[in-house]
Amino acid sequence: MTTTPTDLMQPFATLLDMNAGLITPSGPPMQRHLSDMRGMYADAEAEAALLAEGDPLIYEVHGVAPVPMEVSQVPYCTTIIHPGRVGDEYYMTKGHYHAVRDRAELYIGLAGEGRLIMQTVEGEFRSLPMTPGTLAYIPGYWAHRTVNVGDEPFIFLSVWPGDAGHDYGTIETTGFVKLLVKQDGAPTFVDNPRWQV
Ligand code: M6P
Ligand code: ZN
Repeated sequence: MTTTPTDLMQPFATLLDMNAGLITPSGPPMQRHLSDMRGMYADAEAEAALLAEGDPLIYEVHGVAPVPMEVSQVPYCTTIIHPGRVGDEYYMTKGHYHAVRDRAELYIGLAGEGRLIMQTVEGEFRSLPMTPGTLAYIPGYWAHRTVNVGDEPFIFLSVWPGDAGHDYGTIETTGFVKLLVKQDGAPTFVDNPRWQV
């Protein structure tokens, strides 16, 4: 029989405000402004104009659970993507692969309307709509980015294996296969001119 470790971790609970996406208690949020994502939006002129006007806050990550980043743990956090666009392109997260490539992740929609876009290194592309209640499952090997296509904050909860890690490298240089832009008033996918396998 397996015995209980002597340095046994204690159970704990935090409180999630499902509308606001805030977790209590938690430390300060990680905030990403446009200047933290330079070059990731396609319209360089629109990016420069927004940076000159005051560098908008694009998204925030709240309440990463205070657990060791080990495979036996399931850290969680919320992400709040504010509404807005850089040119025609909707506000979005940077997006990442997991450093340990086969690690999966679960996204749970809480508020607002978004899209979860995913791709493999070979350029296979998938998109899932996310609204409150959506349980979106991201298997290993799929890079993932979330995009706010609505007029309110798009908020979701994430849960992942603690050793997954983040690998932004290839996303920062080439981005995703497709861009999500507002065209004729609706979210529309267009090819990313910078994408190359
Ligand atoms: C989700 C999770 C986090 C991630 C965050 C922001 O909450 O996937 O691990 O950090 O989104 O996404 P990114 O790290 O790609 O900017
Ligand atoms: Zn992830």
